[in-house]
Amino acid sequence: MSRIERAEVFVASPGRNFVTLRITTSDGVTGLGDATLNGRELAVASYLRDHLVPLLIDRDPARIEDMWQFLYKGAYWRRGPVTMTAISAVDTALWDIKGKVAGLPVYQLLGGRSRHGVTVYAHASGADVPSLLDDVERFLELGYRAVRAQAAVPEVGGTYGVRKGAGIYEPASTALPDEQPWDTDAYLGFAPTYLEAVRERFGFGFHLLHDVHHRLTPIEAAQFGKRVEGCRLFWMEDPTPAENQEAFRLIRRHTTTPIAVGEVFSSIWDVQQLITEQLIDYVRTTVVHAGGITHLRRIFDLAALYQVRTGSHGATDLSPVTLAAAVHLDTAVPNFGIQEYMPHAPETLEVFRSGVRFADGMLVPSEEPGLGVEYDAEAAARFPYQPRYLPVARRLDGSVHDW
Ligand code: GCO
Ligand code: MG
Repeated sequence: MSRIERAEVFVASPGRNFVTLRITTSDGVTGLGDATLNGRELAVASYLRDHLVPLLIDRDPARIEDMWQFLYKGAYWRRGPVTMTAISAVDTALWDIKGKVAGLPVYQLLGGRSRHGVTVYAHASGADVPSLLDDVERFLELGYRAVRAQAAVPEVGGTYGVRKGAGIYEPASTALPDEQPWDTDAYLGFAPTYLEAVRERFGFGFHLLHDVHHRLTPIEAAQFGKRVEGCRLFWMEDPTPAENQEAFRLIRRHTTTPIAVGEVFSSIWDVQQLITEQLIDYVRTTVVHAGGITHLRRIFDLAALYQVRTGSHGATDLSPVTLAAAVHLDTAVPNFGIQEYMPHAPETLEVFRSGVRFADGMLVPSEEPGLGVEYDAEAAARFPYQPRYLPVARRLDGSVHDW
């Protein structure tokens, strides 16, 4: 029997911070898992190094489901992003190993191809409406079939999702959290106008998305969804914080704008009511934060029963290992909806060499056995970890708001 011989945890900052797990078997096969939790990276690295790696040594790498149950139930303490991200990394690495041992790309192990490509959406943004429109145009010219639109609210410094300059959008950019102002009334007055401007200028021949980023109350979200119905959004994302899953009933009662939720959640129980009561249309849980390929498949299968489709989180703080795993899963599941895609920085792609390819607005997985990603630990060593935090939002009266 092959056994797990070594498990190494790498923390590096090639373009941004990533935590990566590499498992090596007694047969010399390696598997990769992403363990990045933006702003809390070292907690997951320690969870892996101090608590999970010792449990992995000498176990059978082929028993993926059993390992998942062992790590989840064996922790006793349930769920939570740190635990679930660490379990995800182990699970993903074991799928990578299984693919390499079988000589098959991971999507083949998941049942094979359901589609020839994975439709992705790009991130268009602007400091004002004209620059947002230019950005949308740029992505449409690059062949994207779906574009998310975000513009800075005039007079409000802290709008979510707006890129500074030509670089990559990176909200976790300061050594301590940047405290940014937020004004819901200004946003509610402004955001619908630029979504309308996008439709007016470019028409309806592509999917248009928008991320509210947990900034509204349920009734405000209902007003927003109703107001933008004419824009026929593919989805409004995270319209209100979803710890209280019931809150979405109120939004549903008032608007037919589709809803996507789930990027901050880590288990099937966090989205159970949202799915089984059909309170959302797209579930955005990801490989890295929701228990790896094994658990995400379980969430997607539950979603399929209720005609909820997938829409996995894919921002640049998810490493190319997560993106590759997501594209394998997206290729295989029947209820795929859309995949978020933000190309990684050149330094990131120097360290993670990935076989995922973009063409015609879609991603296709590598045909290499496993996930099709290689990690260059030597190159990574040139990019030491840097403390970086996501911003915190404060309302105009100084009180903390959801960022
Ligand atoms: C998205 C997300 C991200 C998050 C980021 C936090 O829809 O892509 O909202 O941009 O803010 O992943 O780390
Ligand atoms: Mg989001």
